[in-house]
Amino acid sequence: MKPMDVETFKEVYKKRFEDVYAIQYHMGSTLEQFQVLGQVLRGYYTDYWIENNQEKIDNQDKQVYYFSMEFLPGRQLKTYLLNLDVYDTVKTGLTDLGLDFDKIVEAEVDPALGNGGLGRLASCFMDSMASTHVYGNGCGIRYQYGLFKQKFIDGYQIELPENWLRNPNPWEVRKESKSVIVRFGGNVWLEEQKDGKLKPKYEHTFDVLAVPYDTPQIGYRNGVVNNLRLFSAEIPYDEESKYITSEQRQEVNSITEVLYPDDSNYEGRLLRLKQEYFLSSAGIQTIVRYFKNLKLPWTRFPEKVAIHINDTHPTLCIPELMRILLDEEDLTWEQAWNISKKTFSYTNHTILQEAMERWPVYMIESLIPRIAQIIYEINARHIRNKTELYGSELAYKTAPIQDDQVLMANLAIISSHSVNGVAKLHTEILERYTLSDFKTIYPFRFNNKTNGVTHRRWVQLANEPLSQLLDKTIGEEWRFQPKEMRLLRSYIDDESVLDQLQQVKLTNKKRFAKFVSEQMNIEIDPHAMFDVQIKRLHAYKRQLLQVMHIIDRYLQLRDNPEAKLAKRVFVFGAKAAPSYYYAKQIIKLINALADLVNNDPRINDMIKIVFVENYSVSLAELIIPAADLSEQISLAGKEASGTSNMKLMANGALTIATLDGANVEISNLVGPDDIFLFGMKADEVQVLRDSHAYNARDIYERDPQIQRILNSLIDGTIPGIKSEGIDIFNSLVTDNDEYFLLKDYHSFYQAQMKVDINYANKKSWTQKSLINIAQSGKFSADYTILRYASDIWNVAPETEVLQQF
Ligand code: 9GP
Repeated sequence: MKPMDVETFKEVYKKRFEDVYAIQYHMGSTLEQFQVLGQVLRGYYTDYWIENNQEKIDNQDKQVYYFSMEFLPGRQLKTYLLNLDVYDTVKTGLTDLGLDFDKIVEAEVDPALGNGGLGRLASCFMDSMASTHVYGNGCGIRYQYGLFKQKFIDGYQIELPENWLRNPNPWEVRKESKSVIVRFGGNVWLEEQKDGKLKPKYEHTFDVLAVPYDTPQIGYRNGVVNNLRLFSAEIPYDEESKYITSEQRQEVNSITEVLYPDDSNYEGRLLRLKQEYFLSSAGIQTIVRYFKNLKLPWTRFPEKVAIHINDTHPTLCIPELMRILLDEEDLTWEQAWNISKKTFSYTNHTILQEAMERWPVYMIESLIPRIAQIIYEINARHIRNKTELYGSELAYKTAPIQDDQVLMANLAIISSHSVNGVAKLHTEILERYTLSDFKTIYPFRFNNKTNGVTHRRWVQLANEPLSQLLDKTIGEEWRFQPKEMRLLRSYIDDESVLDQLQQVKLTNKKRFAKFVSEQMNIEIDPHAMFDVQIKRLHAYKRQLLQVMHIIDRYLQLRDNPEAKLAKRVFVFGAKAAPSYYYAKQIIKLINALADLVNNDPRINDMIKIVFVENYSVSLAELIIPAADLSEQISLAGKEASGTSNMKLMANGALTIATLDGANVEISNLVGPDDIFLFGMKADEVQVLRDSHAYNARDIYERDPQIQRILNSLIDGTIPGIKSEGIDIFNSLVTDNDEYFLLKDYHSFYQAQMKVDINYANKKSWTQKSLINIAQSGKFSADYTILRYASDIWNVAPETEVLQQF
């Protein structure tokens, strides 16, 4: 990398500041100071970016295109500094200039362009692709408004718009000249050409300009710069006069105005479908244009391009590529289909039925008529071919069109060469149950790719004290090779390392306690156990199970303040989809419980509840290093993987978990003594559900502990709640507790008691924490990406790079 010394940096920074703002740098606001730093850095990395782009074209390297409706990058500044290897230079330079580095970092907006795990995974993958020399391009949408800003008013979630683009974004580059037109609606018919071929003709279409904005994705100290391309919808210039009414203009703008605020429950909304086609068409057109510049025959397309579909949302990429190959490039159906199948791969991220996308055929027909025709053809050919081979029942069950709906997962599976789940258990469930019919037809198409997280963001940057301790103890190799964190294991009996590890945790807990005191006006004791559950609010994730546990402890302490229970701070971070009423009721319940518990002198501050508002990547970076206990308590079989479990583990939190998603793999890595497992296993849940024998009311009536907890929801014990208490009570007792909280409660409670006992022994707790950190390197997204690269995308980096890993 180019050298940058402190003095040169300071000079460049000062000069740039004056040029831009016409004042001296120390007179500027932190936002201005950040903006200038952004520009200085841009000046530093653009050479690499240009070089990299050129090299990829010259060498005709195979490119991966990762299509995702969500990216959740978090603040970029520190990542750029770290990966460009100028972190210390810039920090020292700014400090020398009398500026506050941390404040400047915080001045950057945290773009909420995703809902949760899915979008964050996409961003971890972008960082890992660049860092492992995989030439990957992200393709997404530049939503003008990110996920709503959450506020609590009287304990209720209120959603406010998140205008993340209010200030200029120093990292993005508008590439107007690379814009493409995306066509919606109108009429389409096939007209015979002179040569007898049929070509589609369009009339009255609604054309939208897709303008790309590129953001560099810089590899870790390796000179690689990849690209994240986000498209924005605009009115085509030469059509300005056509879109005269404000409704028409609004129709265009609305396409990329807001992120659809739900990560698991997609209703048939026209706007969402428009977004999906907009991304698919813009992205595919861009790829086709790139490939055509290579001047190679179409048969070589899959050699140069791999397109990955992140969840079903960008599945329309498939018929869009078919459309271009058939209609614009004159390939036959068979040629186009072969190319397409070799190019596409698809990741499934959920088995929740309500999250499986389906679109009414009539909607697709009226919005994108030519795409509808292509999907009909894919459907007809699938039924015809598979009926011959497997009989009509299987053919129809796996067809993309059923009951006048297009099933996006079916379309993605039959049209891709690879389908993967995101944790071993999840893939097993897909193969055995959810997608078993497909497994019969395509036995070799399925594979597992357990998720991963980037340790650069989640350890190196979020937890500097831990990183320094690791450097001192095991050397710096882990920064390049997170697996090497395993070396820490040999310090399990080293009193000094254990002491230092405790100090690291305490430092991070104090940092979070300060934030909580300043921002929320709640005083928490850094010596208490920090018990953390941070994820979207969803019934299957069972935040309510933790609430039951807190109520239980509260009632015990109220009766007997001397009860032998560990002092705990319960931390929650969670947004609920605006239309998800039940989840919002749980938010209100947690806030009401917090009001009660945090202010009840009878329990001697033995419990505090901290529900942070507007949970985000930046807040996660503050909370995760401070966590002692990681709550991963979803109903077994429901959480595809989870990734906060990996981040918390890497920061030394112990996990209390059901055997769900990647918890299974965490458990296998650390062993039974260093994780607290409880609850039914996935197959037990299945058996119980199938037996129809579950009777939640019966448990409630016979079990005094559970009865007491649940009664507190309806007898005025928690004064802040109104109808919420009754509704939640009914969901458990009257509506038979869909997520088996009552069934799992005792096992959960026992595990929590075991946690208390273990926490009392500081040394052994720290040893367990050390084992968790040491084993976490295996969950580096770098390794996950290398597995995608070699098994799915066929773009394994050069052997030297591979050897490093
Ligand atoms: O719910 C899954 C979560 O378990 C997983 O960690 C994440 C990344 O693979 O994807 C989530 N799925 C979705 O958000 C929607 O499919």
